[in-house]
Amino acid sequence: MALERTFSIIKPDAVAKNAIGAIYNRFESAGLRIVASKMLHLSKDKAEGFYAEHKERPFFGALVDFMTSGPVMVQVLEGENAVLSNREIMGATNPSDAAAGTLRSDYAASIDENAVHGSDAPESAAREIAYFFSDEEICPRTR
Ligand code: RTP
Ligand code: MG
Repeated sequence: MALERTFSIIKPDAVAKNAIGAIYNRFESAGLRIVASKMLHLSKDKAEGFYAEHKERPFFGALVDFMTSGPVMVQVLEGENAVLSNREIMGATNPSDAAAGTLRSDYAASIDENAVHGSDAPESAAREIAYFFSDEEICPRTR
């Protein structure tokens, strides 16, 4: 299977728990490579744009407030079947439904503060990567 890329966010709750390294270890242990990475404190505009597909949903305001409540880590993960692989590592949106050993089972407190984001399809991955990273910021492995 061809290499695929996905976009990932370690959300403010997991950054506050000092879990960046532990979460990166999960990605790497599963065979995903971090090919771009940076820490950001999202503006309201940037968070609203990122979650624009949810803007009519009742939780939208709370979601934007949460995503701007502290710094996040954003990264591009590369590997075979990266989109689905990362969704499996993350677990279900609601941590009470998330399988044991997934990131949301281990680090999320609630559906509102659920530790990580991962693209849900290759098309959204491409859009989300371009929303946060320029081509020069992405560093495919040369060895
Ligand atoms: P994400 O986009 O953050 O990776 O999460 P997801 O695909 O698993 O879930 P999605 O449906 O895209 O929802 C985006 C985020 O909105 C919050 N949410 N709250 N209270 C609610 O019913 C509700 N539903 C969704 C979650 O924080 C979810 O991650
Ligand atoms: Mg989503």
